[in-house]
Amino acid sequence: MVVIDLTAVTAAGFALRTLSRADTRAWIVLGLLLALALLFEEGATRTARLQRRISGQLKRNMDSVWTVAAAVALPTGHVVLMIFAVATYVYLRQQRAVGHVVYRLIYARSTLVLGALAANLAVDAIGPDWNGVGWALSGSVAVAIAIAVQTAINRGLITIALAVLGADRKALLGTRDDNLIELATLCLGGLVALAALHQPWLCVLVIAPMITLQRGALVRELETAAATDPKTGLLNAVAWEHVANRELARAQREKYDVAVLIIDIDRFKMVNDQYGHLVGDEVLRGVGRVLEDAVREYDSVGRFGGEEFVAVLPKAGDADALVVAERIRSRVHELRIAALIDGPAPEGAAEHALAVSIGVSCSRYDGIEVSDLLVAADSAMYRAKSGGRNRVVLAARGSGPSFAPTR
Ligand code: GH3
Ligand code: MG
Ligand code: MG
Repeated sequence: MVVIDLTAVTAAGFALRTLSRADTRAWIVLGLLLALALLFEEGATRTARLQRRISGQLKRNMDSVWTVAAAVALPTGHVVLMIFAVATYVYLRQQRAVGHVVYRLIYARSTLVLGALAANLAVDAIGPDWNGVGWALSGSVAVAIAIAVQTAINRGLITIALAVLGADRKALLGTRDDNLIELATLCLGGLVALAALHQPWLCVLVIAPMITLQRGALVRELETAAATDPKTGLLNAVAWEHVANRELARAQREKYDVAVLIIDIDRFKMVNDQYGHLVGDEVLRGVGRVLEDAVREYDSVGRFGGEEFVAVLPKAGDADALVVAERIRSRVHELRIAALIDGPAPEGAAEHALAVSIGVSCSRYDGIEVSDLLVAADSAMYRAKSGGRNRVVLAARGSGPSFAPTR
């Protein structure tokens, strides 16, 4: 990372030496782009803050609109000034308050500088005829190549750094939505570049689409937040029920079994009483992680409330469901409270084994509505409790109110 930073500083130093040779027009376009960048950042501050509150992180910003435009339409030194000015502004206005890791910020900007300067060099090398009339291609090709070069270098260097820092695959590739927004940002950058070359004042037209794009991204994050249990990151009860309904409907159409598990932590009140609620919360998170790891990829786990979790297992009959449930039970029982908490463990935590009682129901015998399966799994779970806890119990069939044969 230090090598990349130093390379970027050196390249920027060389680039800035071209400033004295620039004409007035370049300064005016730079001033205009900067003014628009700041105008957008001001307008977007509230959305960005909201976004941060929802997702808990500062999202990828939309600076690349300006970076691409500058790389294509401005001389080298001005590209560096543009990136530096926007970065400083964003830092003072937003990032400073979040307490970012400084070396990461610097690295991100270094990759931006290197990407933009390479894109700028590529455009110079192509030497497009910007005034070419009709269907002359060189200008369009230059813009496309500038976008490609900048993205490849910027993303490439960031991906390498993330990989070195041990980020997981999801963080490396980004979500589909994040990538779409990045693509849209780059496209807008290309159009702003052309406007900057031909009709600079028309660059103003990009502000409204940018703000709309950013708000669009917010909607998706709100959807995710509304479906997530904030404590464990699992689905919340409403979202889980939604998924379970969908799975059961599909199972009806395609004729396969669906199992439902209710998982209740044993003597959880004791954990709270003995170690405090904060430790209790860590235990909830830890058990949540175990659940996610222990189920199959296409199963969905939710937090039903308190210390109760639920899972829906498509294409699982009794036998499959019991295997998954038993895997959950044994893995939770291997957990120790001390291993789940940051910092010094309270006395006794190192030996304290956790346990869950699990009730299992299946659509083949217990009903095809989510509510039926939950009722059956719940009474099985209570039998697990009364049978001594730390065990898996299958719903009772053939007697009692939960019996509801479907096929
Ligand atoms: P059992 O083995 O019978 O299930 O006993 P239990 O103590 O687990 O069951 P009970 O329902 O009596 O207690 C559940 C406790 O879970 C009570 C409540 O304070 C605690 N709890 C519920 N939600 C949370 C939470 O979000 N965080 C923490 N720390 N505790 C919670
Ligand atoms: Mg309990
Ligand atoms: Mg309970």
